[in-house]
Amino acid sequence: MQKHYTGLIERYRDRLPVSASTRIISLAEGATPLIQLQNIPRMIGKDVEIYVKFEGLNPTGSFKDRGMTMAVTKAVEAGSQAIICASTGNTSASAAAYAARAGIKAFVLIPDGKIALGKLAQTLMYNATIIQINGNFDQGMELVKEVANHAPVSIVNSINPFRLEGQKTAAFEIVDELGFAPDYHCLPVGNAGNISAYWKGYNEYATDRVCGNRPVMCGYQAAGAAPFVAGHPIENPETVATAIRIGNPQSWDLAIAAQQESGGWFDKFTDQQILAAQKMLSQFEGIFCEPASAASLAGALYDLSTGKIPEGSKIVCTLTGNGIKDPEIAMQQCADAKPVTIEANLDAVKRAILDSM
Ligand code: AN7
Repeated sequence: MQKHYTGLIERYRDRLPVSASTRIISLAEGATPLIQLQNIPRMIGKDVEIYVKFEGLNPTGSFKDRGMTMAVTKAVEAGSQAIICASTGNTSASAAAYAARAGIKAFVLIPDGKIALGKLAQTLMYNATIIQINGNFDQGMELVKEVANHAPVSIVNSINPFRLEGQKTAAFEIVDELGFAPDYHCLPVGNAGNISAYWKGYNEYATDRVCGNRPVMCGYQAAGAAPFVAGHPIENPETVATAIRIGNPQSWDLAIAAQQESGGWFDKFTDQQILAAQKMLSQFEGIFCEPASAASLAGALYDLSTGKIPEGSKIVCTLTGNGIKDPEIAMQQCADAKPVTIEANLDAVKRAILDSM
């Protein structure tokens, strides 16, 4: 009899820092679908395999759950009664959910007015204490680091090394499913925890000869929030992709190492390009991710168009979060597609259908 799926810590227990007596705090995260794109490669006329790892199908709708199951498990093991994070939205939702699951308190610092509606609603529902600051994520992050020295709270941002341990399992899943590592792995980059975690995962599998290759890591940022492209932290990050509105990435050195060791690169894309990729994925593949996530596809398509990523490549793009989290952007994206209102009778419905065929 097969046991039902109980999350990524159980699945990859021998590669994670848990013992037989550790109480696992899990919401059955991970095991997200790896979906091969069918229509977009044909439309761009390129002979490539593009897969998207749809992390928006985690329990709270983002990849953060992979790191949070590990971080909260370890916080509880160490006796913590409360966790804290700064967040552009997804980390706060995830921290709040896992704290609820564990029966401990969650405090989240968020930038005032700059987080997507769905993320705020989730975090409230999971009953976290939300502290909005008159400042951006980077300022919130500095405050969290300071306050953790003065209050009995465990930081669960990705500076907590257990976060990256959990997140590296996404690379394991991809290799376990494909039987190989992709040639290129494309990711949106904010704090750069995720790109660092994937690189760690791919490296562990390559070192242990689970697979023979490692991908080139491609990190894509929003043009108004692109410190890795600038080569230094930036002061006032701005982008419609609020999840990655980050100017001072916390995993700077690890991400630079991932880029250099893999022969990869960082690049930046405008809000317009990011939103176009988000719409394209929804419209032509039926996959609805949040704006920040679409930076991975925007980058892959651009690098394919210039030949930087050659034809014949196998590419994985991580779609970090679910599109439903940001309904306001989605409605703006579709402002021209106004629903028609008609009389409630058969004739009118028939006409409405025939008119738009
Ligand atoms: C959808 O929630 O930093 O490069 O505070 O929510 O590992 O930071 C979110 C980041 C990409 C960037 N896509 O990942 C937070 C937060 C989505 C995200 C990123 C985030 P990192």
